[in-house]
Amino acid sequence: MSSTSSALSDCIRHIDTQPFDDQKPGTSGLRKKVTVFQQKHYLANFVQSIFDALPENERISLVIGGDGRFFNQEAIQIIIKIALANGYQKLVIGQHGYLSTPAVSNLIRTLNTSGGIILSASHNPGGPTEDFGIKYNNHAGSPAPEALTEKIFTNSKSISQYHLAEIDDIDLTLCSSHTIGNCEIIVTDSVDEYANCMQRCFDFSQLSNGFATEQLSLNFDAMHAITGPYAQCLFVEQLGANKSSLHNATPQDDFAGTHPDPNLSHAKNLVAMQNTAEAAKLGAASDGDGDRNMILGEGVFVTPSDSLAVITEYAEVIPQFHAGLRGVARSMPTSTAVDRVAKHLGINCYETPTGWKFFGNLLDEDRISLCGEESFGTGGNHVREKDGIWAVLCWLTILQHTGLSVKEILAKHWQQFGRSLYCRHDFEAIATDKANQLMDHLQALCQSNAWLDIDSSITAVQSFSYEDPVDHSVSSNQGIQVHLQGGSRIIFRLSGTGTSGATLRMYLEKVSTNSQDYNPELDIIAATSALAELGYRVANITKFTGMKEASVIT
Ligand code: G16
Repeated sequence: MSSTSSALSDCIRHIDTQPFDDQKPGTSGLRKKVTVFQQKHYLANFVQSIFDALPENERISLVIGGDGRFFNQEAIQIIIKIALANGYQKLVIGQHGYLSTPAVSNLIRTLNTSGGIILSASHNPGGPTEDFGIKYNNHAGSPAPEALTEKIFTNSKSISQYHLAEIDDIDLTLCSSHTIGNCEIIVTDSVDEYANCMQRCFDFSQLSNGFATEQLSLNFDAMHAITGPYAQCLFVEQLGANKSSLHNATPQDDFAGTHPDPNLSHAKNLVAMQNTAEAAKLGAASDGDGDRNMILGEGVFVTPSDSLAVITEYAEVIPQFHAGLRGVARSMPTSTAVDRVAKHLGINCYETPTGWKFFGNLLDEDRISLCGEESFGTGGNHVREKDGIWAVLCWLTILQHTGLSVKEILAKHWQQFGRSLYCRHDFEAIATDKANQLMDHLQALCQSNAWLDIDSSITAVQSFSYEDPVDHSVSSNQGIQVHLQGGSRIIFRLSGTGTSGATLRMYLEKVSTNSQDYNPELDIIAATSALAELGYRVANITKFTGMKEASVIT
């Protein structure tokens, strides 16, 4: 560790600026094109707006890190300088600026800092003309709740000045410690603390035995993104998985020109590998910032909703949950598969709006131990973010405990609980006014009985509103649910993470207790086509958007 010290007050500048009108955080922070963030004062304005939204006693210490995408390093240097000028006393930064999203959450909790800043646009592509993002996590390690993001947005609309310490850039290449004025700046290993956390959650000696005896094997695709170093440390060095288990494990600032989204469309090579003789017992991928995961078996894909339900079913074999689950939660559009397991276990299952921040209070209050979303996110009470590597360790533990294949685990699960046939149709790059008109049309349907004339299978059309059971804050207009006979659903909402135009998401869930639907090779798109056709009719998708088919189906 090296150490430098210099006076700070002489270097502080108060920079005049103008507000930008587009800094409203979405589902997960502010996401824009890199070129937008590169505008003069743009990032600085937003960072100052964050700090101005925090009470003084929450502006003491800060973790800073990102997924390494283009503009990560520059952004970190700007944030360091603004944090110094705003009186922060301790800054902890990942080496090379790298920290996965769950690793930031873990560091905040382990080091007990006031909060953290995460730089990522998640699964969106990176590079000079692609996407960048920033979000604030609170002292529990949880994404800022809506009340705080609203305050940040309000500040961003009236900001006239930000404060910045004019110092040399901090060298992020080596783990080091610097003292500048009253502030300690620590550049820390990106993986170590997170690896310690995983050691606390799982039985590493048992899992290594599984790899040594070939009971376990893995194909993990890091998608040229942040999880490469984490996977190398945990799966290869600590668990003894073969080095060839890792694919695309060197982080690149443009993700090698690919789309680091762990799903059937963007992790095609992994899917192909899992469909051949090279298949490992478990196939998995994670996204740009390491919070999402996709789970595959030999020749089988596990929907994120089913993954949550299966982890819930087997939770007690995971050391983290040996004492049993307090409860579980899923976002509203996530399938009801986990609800059926929760009912069987006699525990509560909460239904929240889309966005990991809505799980924060439930986890903090110990009402839930496990939660997940259809958008390839699963997480536990060890951090306050979804966690891709952790989900892989959950599945390895379940495979080892049961001695079954992924296919067999799913077959057994569906036999007992029925199956939610599930997929999501995304309609991308719609003009925002057209998308809003479509949602207005659906809102109007909720307020009338006009849906009675659309199809006799519809039992209700509702706009989803959530009252947080802990702080009683209310979040309205969180998507439209079309309830159908037998518990099936069609859901519509606009994405809050896109960076150009609007994306309409149509989620289809067909609940089946017909054993013919338990075939893992079933074509889900075909099996849910009647629901899709009804969805087009209910929302008048083609009329409002001009689109006859979805841009992507996952
Ligand atoms: C973020 C949020 C998730 C949300 C997902 C999709 O994930 O953390 O809670 O489910 O976006 O949101 P939307 O449907 O609004 O696009 P990530 O991985 O992008 O940070």
